[in-house]
Amino acid sequence: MKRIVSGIKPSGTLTLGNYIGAIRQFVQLQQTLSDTEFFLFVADMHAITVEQDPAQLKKHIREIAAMYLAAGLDQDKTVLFIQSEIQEHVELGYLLQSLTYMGELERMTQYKDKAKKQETGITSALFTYPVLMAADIILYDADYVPVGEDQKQHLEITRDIATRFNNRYGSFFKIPEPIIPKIGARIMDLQNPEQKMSKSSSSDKGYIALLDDPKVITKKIKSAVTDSYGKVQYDPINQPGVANLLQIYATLTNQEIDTIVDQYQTLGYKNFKEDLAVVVVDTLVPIQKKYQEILASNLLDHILDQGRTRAQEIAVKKLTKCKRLIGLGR
Ligand code: AQP
Repeated sequence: MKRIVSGIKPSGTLTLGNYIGAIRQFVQLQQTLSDTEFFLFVADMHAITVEQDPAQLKKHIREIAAMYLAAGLDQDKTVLFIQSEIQEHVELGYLLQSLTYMGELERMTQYKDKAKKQETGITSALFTYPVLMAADIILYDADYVPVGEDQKQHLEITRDIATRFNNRYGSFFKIPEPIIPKIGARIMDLQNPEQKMSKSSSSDKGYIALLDDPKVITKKIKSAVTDSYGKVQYDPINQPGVANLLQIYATLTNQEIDTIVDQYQTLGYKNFKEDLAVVVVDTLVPIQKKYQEILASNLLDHILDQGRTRAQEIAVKKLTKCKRLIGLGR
């Protein structure tokens, strides 16, 4: 049996980027891979690497857990849990820090980007974030980790840390492989297509929240930044806005980008955007309905309790052995 591990941090409301780059991918993998179990978690310990309002954080934790299910994940194949409820993540994260070099962490693009935006109040937890992420993954001996393009570097450092541990203490951690979608791995901000669509973005105009009202979705797509070429064609360098919209269209309809370009190249941006808005609304409205049903039931807590028990079982055993190998304790 193979194991897939992945998480999403509750640092804001989920966006279409999270859906296309992560959640939708999990659902598709579940439908195509047999003999694979999915360990999916809400990465709340990662969210606090930047300041969070406690009430909002709680809300976003539930939102992500419910959204995993609403998007179509099969409960029978999924161990769904909250990261902070399994304390072994943090403990292993600390142990792995003793195998991680400052220089490696200083090279992390996401840290550099976030630190640049923040200027003051950069926490040491933001700096060591990739080490906790490594712990999240190798604690469960993940075979594969499906991620968007932005997390590729973090997965590489995970592999390096795990390999270093194995070289020092003997073969113990599985070295995980990334799964990165061919298209949709990096959905861009609608107002600034040079930047990744992010849930913690300062303006909500740049992202489509999975819980946005259909009218809001339509408005955001219609006002997405394009260019003066006026022709629908796939040219990420010169027409990044249109290229981004094409990626969204292609992933949500499972079509090739060329097919969509053929359909719209003589029709102009207005028609293209109107149809794209329909595609996005038609994708999200059923998920939103399911989401409300899940939140109104007590199913979510039941599933999260079960997930915690199963995850803990594995995590405790793995960490105990790990500490023994390092020589800690009596
Ligand atoms: N724009 C994106 N396009 C494709 N995939 C994306 N992911 C995030 N944004 C995009 C993927 O979603 C998963 C969960 O990400 P995360 O919440 O753990 O961290 P993140 O990548 O930092 O996401 P955000 O939305 O940008 O959060 P903030 O704003 O808080 O930093 C990952 O698999 C990620 O690749």
